[in-house]
Amino acid sequence: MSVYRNALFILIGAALLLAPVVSAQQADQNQTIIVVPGDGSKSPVYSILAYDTIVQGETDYFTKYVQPGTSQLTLDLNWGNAANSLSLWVNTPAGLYGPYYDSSDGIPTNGRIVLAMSGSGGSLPAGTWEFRVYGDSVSNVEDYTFVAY
Ligand SMILES: [Ca+2]
Repeated sequence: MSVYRNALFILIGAALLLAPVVSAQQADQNQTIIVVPGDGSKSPVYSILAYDTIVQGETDYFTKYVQPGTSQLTLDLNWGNAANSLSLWVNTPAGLYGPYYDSSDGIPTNGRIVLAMSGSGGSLPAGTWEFRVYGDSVSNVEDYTFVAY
């Protein structure tokens, strides 16, 4: 195989890799975000975004920059005590999503919300995403972890 032929394959490969990224960026702002229950067994221990506490009526805010071309984001809000009710809002570049409750992930009484978000166009809208944890119905103080990965 000649050097030129190898170079051609590399060029074609690079074009194929770049094309979906560019088109995804153009379509980002108009697309719908698909939200389904996430896989809670996969939560990585190394990327804890937040450990915090919340009381009745309080809202905690977290942000994360979502890189262009990100296909899926898993959100994992875990407070573990189903007697208290926390809810989750997600303010994306494509609009505000929520509220999500304990039951939103298909497991209604485990004190945890695990969701997988993906873009209808193949990738999520890039930019700064804001996550709002709200103390819906909380007696005393509830502690929790929140991860987005
Ligand atoms: Ca749940």
